[in-house]
Amino acid sequence: MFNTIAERSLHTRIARSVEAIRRSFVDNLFYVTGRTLENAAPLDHYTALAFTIRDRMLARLVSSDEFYKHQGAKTVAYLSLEYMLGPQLGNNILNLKLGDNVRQAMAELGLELETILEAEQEPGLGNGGLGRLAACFMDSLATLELPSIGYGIRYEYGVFEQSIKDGWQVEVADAWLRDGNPWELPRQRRYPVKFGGHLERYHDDERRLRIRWLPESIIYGVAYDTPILGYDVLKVNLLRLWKSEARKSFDLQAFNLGDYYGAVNDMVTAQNISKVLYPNDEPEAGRALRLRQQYFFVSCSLQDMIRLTLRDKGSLDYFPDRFVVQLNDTHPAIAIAEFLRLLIDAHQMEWDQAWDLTQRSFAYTNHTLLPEALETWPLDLIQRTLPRHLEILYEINRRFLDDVRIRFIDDPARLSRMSLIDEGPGDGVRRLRMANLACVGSMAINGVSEMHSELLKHTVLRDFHDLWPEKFQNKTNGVTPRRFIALANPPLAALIEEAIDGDWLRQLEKLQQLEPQADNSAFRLRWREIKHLAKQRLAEDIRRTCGISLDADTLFDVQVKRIHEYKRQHLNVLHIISLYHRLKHNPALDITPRTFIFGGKAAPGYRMAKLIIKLINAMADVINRDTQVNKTLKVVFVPDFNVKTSHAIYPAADLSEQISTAGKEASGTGNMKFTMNGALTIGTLDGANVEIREAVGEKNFFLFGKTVPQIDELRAAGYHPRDIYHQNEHLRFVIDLINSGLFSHGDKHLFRPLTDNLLDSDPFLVCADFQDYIDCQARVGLSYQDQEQWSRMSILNVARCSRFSSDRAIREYNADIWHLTPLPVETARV
Ligand code: NBG
Repeated sequence: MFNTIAERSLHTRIARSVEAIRRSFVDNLFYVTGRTLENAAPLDHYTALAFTIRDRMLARLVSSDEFYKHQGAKTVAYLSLEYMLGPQLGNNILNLKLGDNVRQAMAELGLELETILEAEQEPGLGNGGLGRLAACFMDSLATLELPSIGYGIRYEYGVFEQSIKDGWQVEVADAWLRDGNPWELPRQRRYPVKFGGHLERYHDDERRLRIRWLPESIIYGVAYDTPILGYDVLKVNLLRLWKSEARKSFDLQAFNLGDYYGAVNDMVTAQNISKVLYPNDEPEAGRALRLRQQYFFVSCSLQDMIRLTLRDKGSLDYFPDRFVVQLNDTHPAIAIAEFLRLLIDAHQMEWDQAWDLTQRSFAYTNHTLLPEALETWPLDLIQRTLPRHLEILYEINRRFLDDVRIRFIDDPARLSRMSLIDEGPGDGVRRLRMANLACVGSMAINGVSEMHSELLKHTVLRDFHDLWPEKFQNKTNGVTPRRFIALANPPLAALIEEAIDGDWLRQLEKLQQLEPQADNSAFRLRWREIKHLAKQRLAEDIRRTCGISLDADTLFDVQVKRIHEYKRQHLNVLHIISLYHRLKHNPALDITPRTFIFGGKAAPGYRMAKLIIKLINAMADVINRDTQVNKTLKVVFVPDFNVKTSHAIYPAADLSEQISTAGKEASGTGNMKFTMNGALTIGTLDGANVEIREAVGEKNFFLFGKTVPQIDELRAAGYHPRDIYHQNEHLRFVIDLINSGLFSHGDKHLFRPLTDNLLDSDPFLVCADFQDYIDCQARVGLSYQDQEQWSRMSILNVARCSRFSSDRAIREYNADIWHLTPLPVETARV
């Protein structure tokens, strides 16, 4: 593109200048959106600026690409059915370090950068923590200059948009591509993916028995690449998402036979595969389309990796030197069977060698202990969809169980637990256990927090741990400080920048330098001012969107995450109602004024979670209207919690609610985002809370709740929540108030499914932890009254949070599993 280095760097400087950005913006406004400054709308401004920034990323993309081709370096292929990227424009400006110039260029045109950023529709290609983790990992991989490709699906509809009608969640389809997506580059690259049909046996030239799969249908996966910039490095990694298409847009043969509608139908069926992201927290059973999605994307991705290996290494024998395949949960685990199929059927490899390559290439991350969330697929569905894979799976299982038999003689129970096939718990439906498949095919198996990794070894994956202890590892999750501090909280980032030396956004350990500032009262004052500003900003957003006015001087007590019983939003609700109840009876009661903020989506088919949302809103309605208490208590449910709305929420929190039942939250990552923004945590000993508490110091963390061993004990002794209800007058008042109809216009039955569940079975120990939680909350309230002390604790939380950077997590994955070499790309900075 440029002949000399001098030419390149001249071009670079020009491209980054305020004037070049301004000109390029005006050009893009005209040539891309067909508008001028006079008649453009905010969305046009967004599009024009996005293209302006994209132009500046492309040179880096091209040089990274060329560089990689040249190197053929070992690359991690991250296979994930979800990527919750969040808005791209602001993040790309940040990573290019172009913030000041862009802001000024826009100002010269009479535009405000923040307003332009607001217009972006975020790609919500994930449900929650698992998808957001994948996005944080992409950011860190690029920043650490580690070669990587993220593979996934380019869903036409991401996670639904949530709106609240009459207190209930209403789901609205997320047509995120409607206004176009400036960040993606459609590629020519496409791969065929087969489904259904039957198998044929034949002999090859060397008279070996081979299998030919004659599918019922073939669809194509087309690559869409999104460049992922690292922070202030020249490296760009790829997120390669597959869109499904029909073999031809038009089946001429069918058309000639007059079956026009048949041809159209095939086209629609093919396109359906990448149509919509499935919600989690719902039983997967029988979701044929979901299985197709999983197979579709891993097949395309593996075909792509095989092509690259052959291109760069000349032989598939070197696959493990070219790729390591990280399975993000079991969703892509069918890749293990597909890899074998490709090697054996398409590349004529012998089983033993193919299996050896598989076991050296794959690694598996588990993200949940909830037994109901462990994926299984009915074998008859696999038979119908992937007949060849079923044979391969049987063969893997046969060989595997032979090994187990030898290793643990006389232990048939273990054999049936470890088998890839669940013979059916009496319902006669045989199922494929995806976690078992992932364990058998992988060289490394990891959990996502210390506690979760330990529990994995002793609970759901215990048998596998007995067999292969050396495969098991822990990789505690992390989150990117670029997005969750610098982008979400610029005033805090500016203060940190001022207070410490060095590139803290890349080396988060440098935050330690903040420690002494905890004792500096002038610094604490500024710390509080920044928090206050963030609270005012959030209050303003909420006033606009929900019409509720909040007081930024109150304690902001926040719980934002997917709505799930194990996360216990209802425990939080019980606390609020108990405060309300006490205040009503004693209006002079001296309690710390609080604003409770909730946000999160419930899976569309998860009725209890939806009822919890209704209860939060119903309670909010009553409390916010009650002039006797609404100076002291306020409750809001922020609709449509997503990455974009989260940017305003984390910085504004004083208190972070991490109150899951111990042993249920694999890690949590929201807990880390809050900590990084100076919120203190009220939490149980669960997931990464344990490590957060260790890191920030127990005095700077509000701990409550039963531990895992205590819960086991309680259960073993027989847990009777109704007894607690009878003994604990606070709990009784609260439950009775809910059932009195106060929050449901007199309807005494609306919330009965919820309260009955709590009193009859209470699977998540809400009643057992109730009193401890209430007491701990009282300590929180008192602590908050000493603002100096609170600020001290808040500063220490930030100073000690560096372990929760996704950079640290990625470094560990690399050191212990992937073994990639960082490759700094050296080209002109464009
Ligand atoms: C989620 C866990 C969280 C964890 C994220 C990322 C699933 C299946 N698991 O605790 O619930 O932080 O994964 O690891 O979504």
